[in-house]
Amino acid sequence: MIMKFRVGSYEEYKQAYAASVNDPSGFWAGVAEEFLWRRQWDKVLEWDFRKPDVKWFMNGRLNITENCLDRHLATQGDKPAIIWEPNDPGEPHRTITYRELHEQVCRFAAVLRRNGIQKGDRVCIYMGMVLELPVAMLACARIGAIHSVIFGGFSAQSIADRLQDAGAEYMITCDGGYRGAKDIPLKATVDDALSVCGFVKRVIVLQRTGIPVTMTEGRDVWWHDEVAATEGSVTTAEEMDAEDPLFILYTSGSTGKPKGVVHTTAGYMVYATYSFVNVFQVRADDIHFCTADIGWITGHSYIVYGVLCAGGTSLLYEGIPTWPDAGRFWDIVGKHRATILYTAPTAIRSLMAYGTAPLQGRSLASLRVLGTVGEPINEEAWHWYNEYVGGKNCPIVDTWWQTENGGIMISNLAGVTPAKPGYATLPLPGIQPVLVDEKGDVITGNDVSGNLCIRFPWPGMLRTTWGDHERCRLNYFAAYDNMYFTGDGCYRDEQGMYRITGRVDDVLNVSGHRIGTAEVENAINMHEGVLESAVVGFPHDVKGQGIYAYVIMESMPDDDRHMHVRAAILVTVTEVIGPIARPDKIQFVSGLPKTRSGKIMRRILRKIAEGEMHALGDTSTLLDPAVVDEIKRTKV
Ligand code: 6R9
Repeated sequence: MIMKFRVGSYEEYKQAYAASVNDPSGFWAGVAEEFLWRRQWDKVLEWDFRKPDVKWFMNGRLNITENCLDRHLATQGDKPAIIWEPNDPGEPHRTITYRELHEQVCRFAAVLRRNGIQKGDRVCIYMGMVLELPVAMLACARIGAIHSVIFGGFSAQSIADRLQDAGAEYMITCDGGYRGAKDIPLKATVDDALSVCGFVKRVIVLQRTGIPVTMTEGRDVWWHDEVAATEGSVTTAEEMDAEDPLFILYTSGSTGKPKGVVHTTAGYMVYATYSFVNVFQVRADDIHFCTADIGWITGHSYIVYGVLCAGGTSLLYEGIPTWPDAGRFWDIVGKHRATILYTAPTAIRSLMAYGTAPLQGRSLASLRVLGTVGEPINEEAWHWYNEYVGGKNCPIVDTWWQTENGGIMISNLAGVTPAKPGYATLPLPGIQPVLVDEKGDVITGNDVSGNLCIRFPWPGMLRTTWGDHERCRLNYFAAYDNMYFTGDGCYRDEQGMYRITGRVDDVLNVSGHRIGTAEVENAINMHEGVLESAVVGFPHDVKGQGIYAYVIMESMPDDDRHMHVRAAILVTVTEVIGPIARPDKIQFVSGLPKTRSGKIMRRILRKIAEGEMHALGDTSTLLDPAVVDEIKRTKV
């Protein structure tokens, strides 16, 4: 499906951008007209960042799945909607057309209703990257239930926290999942989580790996049994208000507790689709291979919602880049003739480490556009991607955005606006970035750095954090008056192009995953014998940032026990959060550098972790400056 809102030249981009700033309501109304509505909106936008209170397409009525599915049936029902590539290259792939996906979603939506799920109920989804994962999400959206997908790498404790926070009484999971050489026991992890979540009424379990699982009578049911036992299907989707919540997605912030970012129906739909079509310059015959996990926002917008709303074909891969060998991505690209590859710098760096041999004999000729997301891309990785994957022939879009944004915010548009290695470049139409100094004053002009804020609403922005609106205000709208604060630092070059320099808050970016230092500290502190800890990031060749933990134990472990205690702490962190939060380095210390008021001076700890011992700056305000010498001496 070709959407009229695709800008096809730099000139058109400039015009669209100007229009979006001069008349935001008129601009977005024009975009929104290309979607399927049950009822037109009365007013495009009402907003007040100070509350915050943002409403788009007021009183519009729609269902996003009618935009993702029903709308395409007449014109392209037989087009592949999703191509699913399994973890094991020996297992056959599956292709599902729009008609088939529509059938499955309608059917599973009926299963959800039969199990008592209603509009507004929260449903947590904890599955591997199987074809049924988008089916489950879309089925929720079809009946107006709010899904919250939890990344399959999170621990039982993390699942329990999210279930509780969302008040979710329903879960959808798999018996197990495949990821590379590993079989992940998803249902067993869910069982652990549910041991402290007695309020969960129903768990629907998809069989994927066939590993034995415990099914709790009266609570757990099999996906296939339910589908077989359910008559009919939800052919008429629930009519939703434009501002009804579509999903919750948890993400880390600078406090210890992940926040449930809430996205609503119409604005998210419009923005995810608009950004998809424009950034990748989508064409009707594209095969879009986004390697992100659906458990992150990138998968929500650019494997599921944006791609399907645009009538595209999404390539969904179950496994990891290096299984069974480091040529797997290239095999998949060749096998399915992918035209767009959207991945993370950390994946590129991990593949670079294998050299170019895995690329030999694999055909990447189908590729037309490359994309990156999740963290700043270093120039070396950019050039490798450009030369060896793109054959110097494919524009690379460096897409900056966040869970809270719903879709890509700052990025070049493939082949249409200029690219610059290391730069996300220019804002999409509708996005008004500003750089702000410490005092909150907007920094004008070019060749300047500051904290990145957005000063005008866009349709895909978060509306609240689940169950705690004040937290949303404090986190994003209180730092600077009347602006959304991203938490990122940014440089604007002489030409006005944006380069994201990384988080300015206590959030780490490890392999493109957001992890709050406070969350990791909380997990470490739960370990027996730990008195206190402080976590900072340090530069890591593959992960971008690694996790460095300074830990004070009740009794300092002697050299023989170091290894043992370290390993035990890693186990605790894995249990509390998941393997992604495991520190790369743990240093046992007898004290931490603190100010007289008791605040940990993270700046110093960061410098030491980075190995910049001579650049510690002023340490005279410390309570006990001697502790710094000890930490320097015993650095790991
Ligand atoms: C989509 C996604 C958001 C944080 C964001 C920033 C970092 C994302 C980036 C980038 C530099 C890019 N980030 N894309 N930094 N260049 N192209 O990643 O969402 O998981 O919420 O992370 O990731 O620091 O604030 P999320």
